[in-house]
Amino acid sequence: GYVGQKGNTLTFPNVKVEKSGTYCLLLYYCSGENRTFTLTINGEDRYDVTKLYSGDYVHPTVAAVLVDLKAGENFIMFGNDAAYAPDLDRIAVSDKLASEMDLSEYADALYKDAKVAVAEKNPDFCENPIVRTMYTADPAPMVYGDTLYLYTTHDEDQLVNDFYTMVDWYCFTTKDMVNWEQHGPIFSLDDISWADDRAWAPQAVERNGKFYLYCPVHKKDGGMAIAVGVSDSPTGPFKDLGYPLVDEGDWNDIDPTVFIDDDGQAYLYFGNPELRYVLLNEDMISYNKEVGIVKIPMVEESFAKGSHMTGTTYAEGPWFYKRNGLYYMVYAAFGLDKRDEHLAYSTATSPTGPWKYGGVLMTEEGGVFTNHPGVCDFKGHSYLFYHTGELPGGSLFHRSVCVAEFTYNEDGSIDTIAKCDGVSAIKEEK
Ligand code: FUB
Repeated sequence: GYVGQKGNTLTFPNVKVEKSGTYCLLLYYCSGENRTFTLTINGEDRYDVTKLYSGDYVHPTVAAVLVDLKAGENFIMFGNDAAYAPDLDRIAVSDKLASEMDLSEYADALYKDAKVAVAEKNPDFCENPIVRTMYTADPAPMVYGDTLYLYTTHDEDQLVNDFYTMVDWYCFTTKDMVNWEQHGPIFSLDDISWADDRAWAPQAVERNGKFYLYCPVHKKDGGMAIAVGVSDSPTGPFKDLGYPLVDEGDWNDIDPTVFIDDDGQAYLYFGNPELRYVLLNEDMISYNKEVGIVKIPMVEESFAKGSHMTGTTYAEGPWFYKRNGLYYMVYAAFGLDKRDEHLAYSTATSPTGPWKYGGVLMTEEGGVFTNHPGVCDFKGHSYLFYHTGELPGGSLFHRSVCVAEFTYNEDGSIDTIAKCDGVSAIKEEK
C-alpha cells in the first residue's frame, strides 16, 4: 500500500485479536525524514504518527507503534493529511499483548509517543462525518420515541466496474446526536429475490407499530423499481414484499420519500429526473391505483431553471415533510453550468403542490458528484443530514454522511446551510 500522497488511505478492515489491550503494530515503510501520517483505530482513536525517521530513502524500515485494540475485529486505517507520508508496504500486528512481548528488538524503531498522541475525543461534539468505519451515503433520519434512527446506504470499499457498488442498508441510532450505535446490515439485496444491484437511497416510516423501509433497487430483468421492507422493529431485520411497490419499467423509479399527513393519507414521492408521487394505502405496501402515478409538472416556478434533464434544477433525492402547515420538498439539484449536485428546496401549501421554488439549501463543494438530503426535527433541534467525500479515501463512490444543525426563518424559509465540522450534543430537550 501507499499513503505517500495527500488524501491517500490504506485500510485494514478486519484485524482480529483475542483480547482487548495494547498491541505492537509493526509498520514496514520507507520514507524520508520527519514524515507524518495518521492512524485511526476503529474510527475513533486517532494517532498522529509523526517524525518517523528512517534516514534517507531506506527500504524497508520497520517501526513499531503501540495501539489499543479491542477483542474481535478492528478497523485500522492509515491516512495522510499532509503533503507527504511514509510509503507503507505492509503492516503486522503482534499476536501478543505488548506487555507480554520483548520490545527491545524494536527499541530503536519503537514509536512510543503514539499512545500519548491519541486525540481526546470531545464527548459533547459529534464530528463529521458521523460514520468513520465504513463509507455511507444517502442519509434518511426517522425520529421514533426518544431516538433518532439514521438509515443509510453503504458504499463498498471495493468497486465493481468502477461504479456505485452498493448491496445493503444500515441504520445508526442516537439519543443525543453524539453517541451513535451501528445496526446492520438491516436489509440487503440478498433479501430481495427480484433485485440484483444498486441498493440506493432509502427512507423509513412507522405506521401502527410496523416499520416500512422504501428502497430503490435494480431489477434482475432491468430498470429501477422501489422495494418495501417491512419489520416489527426500526432496526430490522426487514422482509421484502416479494415484488416491487412502484415499477414503471423505466429508470425514474428511485429515491423514495415517504410522509404520512395529519389526515392519515400517506404520500410516496420519488424520481430522477422527474418528481412523481403515489398515494399510499393505509397498509403502506400498496397504492391507490385509480389515482396512479402522478407526475409533478417540472417547471421553473417550482424547481428553478437548471441543468438537469427537465431544464430545471431538480435532479433526485427528494425529501418530503410538513412543518407548521407548510409542505417542504428538499432535493438534490443541478445548477446551470454546474457538474456537482447542490441541495435546494421548494414549498407548497398542499401535499401535492403546486410547488414553489424556495432556494439553495446547501451549495456544491462536497467533493463528490452527488449530495442527498434528509431533514428532521429532534428534541427541539432541526437537522439537515447530507453526504460528502470527506472521509479519508473518499470519492464519488466512497461517500460519508454528515449533519448540520439549522434554524427556520419565521416565515418558514430556510437560509443556505453551510457544510460544517459537526453538531453539539443535545443536553436537554428544547
Ligand atoms: O447513492 C446512490 C444514488 O446516488 C442515490 O439513490 C442518489 O440519490 C444519489 O445519492
